[in-house]
Amino acid sequence: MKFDLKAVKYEGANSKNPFAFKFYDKDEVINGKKMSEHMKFAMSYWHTIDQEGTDVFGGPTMDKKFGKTDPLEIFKAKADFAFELMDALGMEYYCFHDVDIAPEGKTLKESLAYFYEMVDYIYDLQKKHNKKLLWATANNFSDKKFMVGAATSANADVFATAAAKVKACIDACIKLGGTGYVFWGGREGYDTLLNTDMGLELDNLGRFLTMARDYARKQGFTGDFYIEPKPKEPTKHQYDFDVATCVGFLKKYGLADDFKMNIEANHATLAMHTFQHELRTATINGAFGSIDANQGDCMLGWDTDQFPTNVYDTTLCMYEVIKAGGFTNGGLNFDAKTRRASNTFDDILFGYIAGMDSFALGYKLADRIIKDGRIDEFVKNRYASYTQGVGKDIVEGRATLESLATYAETLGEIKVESGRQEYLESIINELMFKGV
Ligand code: XUL
Ligand code: CO
Repeated sequence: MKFDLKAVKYEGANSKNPFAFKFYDKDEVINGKKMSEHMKFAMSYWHTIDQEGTDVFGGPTMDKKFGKTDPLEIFKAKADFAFELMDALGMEYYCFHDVDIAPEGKTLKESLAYFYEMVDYIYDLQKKHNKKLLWATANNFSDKKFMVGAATSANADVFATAAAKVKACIDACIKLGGTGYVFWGGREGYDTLLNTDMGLELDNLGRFLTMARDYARKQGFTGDFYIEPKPKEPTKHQYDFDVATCVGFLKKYGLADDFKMNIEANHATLAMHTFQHELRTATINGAFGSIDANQGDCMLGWDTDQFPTNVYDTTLCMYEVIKAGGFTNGGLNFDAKTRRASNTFDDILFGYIAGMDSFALGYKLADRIIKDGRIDEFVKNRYASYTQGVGKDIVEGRATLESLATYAETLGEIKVESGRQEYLESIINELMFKGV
C-alpha cells in the first residue's frame, strides 16, 4: 500500500508548523558527526504500528488495519505504513517483537510460517527504504501460556516454546542485519513466594540466556544482547529489577561479556531511580548499550510509555551517552505511545516530533554542559584528595586497614568540603536557559 505521507522537515525554533522539527536537524554536523548519527533514533513497531489505544477500561480508539481484513494483508499494510512513516520522519532504525510484524497462527508452526513470510517482506522494504534494524525481541509474555513466565515458567514446555520463539527471532534479526537482540523480562518474575521456587527460576533464566547467546554466536551474530531492566509490572517482583540487579545476575551466570543494558527511562523511575542513575550504573559496569526513550508520570505507579518531552531528563541522558562514548550498536528507540485520546495518525507524528526535538535539545545542551566544563571540573576537584597522599595509597592499593588506622590517629579535625548541589543545579539552568 502507498500512503504518501508528507516529509517532516527541520524548520528551526521560530517555525509554527506543527509538522516540522524545531530543534532536530538530522544533517547538522556537531562534533564531527551528523545529528542523526549521534541520536540513532528508532521507531518502536508495537506502539506505533500495532497498539490501537486499548486499556484495561476500554477498547481501541484507533484503527491500524488500513482497511484490510485478511491477517497477512493487514500486516503487510502495517509494514508498508511503518517504512513510509520512518521515511517521513527521517528515521533510520526500527525495533520489533516477533508478534508485532506478523499474525499469530493456531500453532507455533503456523505462527512461525507467518513470521518468516513477514520477515522476507520486511527484508525487501528495509532495502527499498534504506532502513536498519536496531534490535529485535520475542514477545514471550502476552499469550496465556506465558502467564507465569517464559524462561522462568514453572512449566518446562513453556520454557521450550519460548526457546523456539527466541531462536526464530534471532534468525530474523541476523537476516535483517540487526545490531542488537533484547530480552525484556516480560513475566520473568513472581507474585508470591508461596508458589515459587525462586532459585530454580533464576537458574533457568541463566540457562535460557546462555542457550540464546550460544545459538546466536554460532549463527554468526556479532551484535549486542541486551537485558532491559524493569522493577515491576506485570509481576510484582521482576527478576531484572534495575541495572545493578541485572549486572549482578549477568556476572553470576557468566554472561557479562555478551550482554549489555537497554535502559528505559520509565522503567528507571519505576525502580525509584533517575534515568541518569541507571545510565551511569551501566556505564561504570561496562554495560551501557541502548536506550528505550520515553518518560513516565511521577504521580502514577505504572509504565505510561509517554513520548519524552522533559528536556532536563533528555539533557542528562545525553550527558551520560556522550560520556559513555556515544552509541555503538545501540540507539534511541522510542518505546513510547500517544495517549489513548490522542487517536489520530497526526498525533503519532506529533509524538515523534516532540520526542526527537527533545532529544536533539538534550544532545546540544549536554554538549554545552560538557564544553562549559564547570560540572566536570567540580567533580574532579571534589575527589582531589584521592590523587595524592593517603588517598592515592587507597586508590593504588598500597593502604591497609592498619596503615590507615595509624594515619587517622595523626589527624586533627577534618573539614569536608561542601557538595554545592544548588550551585551546580543553577549552572545547569544557566546553560539551558541563557538567552531567554
Ligand atoms: C515493556 C517494554 C517492552 C520492551 C521490549 O515495559 O518496555 O516493550 O521494550 O519487550
Ligand atoms: Co522498553
